Amino acid sequence: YVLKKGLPSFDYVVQWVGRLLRNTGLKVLVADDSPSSLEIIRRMLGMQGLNVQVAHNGREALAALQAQPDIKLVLVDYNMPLVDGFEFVMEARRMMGKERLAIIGISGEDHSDISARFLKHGANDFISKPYSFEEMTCRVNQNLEMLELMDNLHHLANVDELTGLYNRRFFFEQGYLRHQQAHRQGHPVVVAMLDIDHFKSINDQYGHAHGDKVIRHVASCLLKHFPDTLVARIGGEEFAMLCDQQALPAMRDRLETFREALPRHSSEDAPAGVPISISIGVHGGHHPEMNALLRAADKRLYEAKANGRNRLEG
Ligand code: GH3
Ligand code: MG
Ligand code: MG
Ligand code: MG
Repeated sequence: YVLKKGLPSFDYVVQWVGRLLRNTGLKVLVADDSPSSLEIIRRMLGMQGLNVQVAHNGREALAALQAQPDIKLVLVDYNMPLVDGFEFVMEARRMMGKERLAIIGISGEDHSDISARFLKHGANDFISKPYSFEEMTCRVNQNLEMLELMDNLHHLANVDELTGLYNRRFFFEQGYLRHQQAHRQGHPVVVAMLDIDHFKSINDQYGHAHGDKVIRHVASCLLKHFPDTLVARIGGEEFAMLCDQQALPAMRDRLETFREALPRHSSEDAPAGVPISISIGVHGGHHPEMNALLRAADKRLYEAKANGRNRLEG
């Protein structure tokens, strides 16, 4: 190889090592009924640092995907017993969209429409047998990179940069879905609105950077104490929560305990010597509309402020 093509460039080696490091441990699944073909791909992918799972037909592959939802990429043969490649792709796409799973169809058959049909059924790409190591590597890495890009975009779109909490957009989108599901199943939903008290004067007195630290501190305390709850930063120093696991009285007690203990909570960003408090409005029940719950909680928050702050209403 080296004699034919010369030494690989330094940049190429750096890129290759970087790819290897990022691939390490990523789970991929290979489904093929031919043991020799399966073994060739398994080795090629193993050399990429990937964690390779194998299946011998489409049905086994679907079972593997169900049992291991952390599989990122599937290479699937067209002609297999029980469930063939096309049937696998259709079924797999019902479980996982293209933002979570990449599928590459493979086939040794000489029908020109196989690749198009794979793509139409929902595959991302196609490789024909016999494989060249280079093409296999490029296509696998390309598809893994696309998933990474999508992950990054998803993160940018849904996560608040300052705190790492979900943002307003995600709260309303995900909250709506959770609320609908809970409502269908007859479970109550509790919504809370939280706002840091006199935050303007914290900014004025200690500076904006310190204000940011205070916001981060409250955010990480919320995350720590409400792991079962959708928590988001929906405005400057305002947070919203949605819980579909507990009814109003229990959630109210937890929030009240949290509020009362806030001066004693610690985090990496705990502000030394600066007293902070929060006001909370909470509401819950079996409303068909999430927005009705949010409006009610917001109204309670307004009352908590009007009634002197550092308190919960609801
Ligand atoms: P109240 O007790 O009534 O809530 O009083 P407050 O001062 O907290 O209320 P208000 O909502 O009027 O003030 C919020 C301030 O938060 C205004 C804005 O300058 C500041 N703020 C908004 N976003 C950020 C941010 O990301 N970082 C910092 N440091 N300040 C922010
Ligand atoms: Mg086959
Ligand atoms: Mg405030
Ligand atoms: Mg505010």
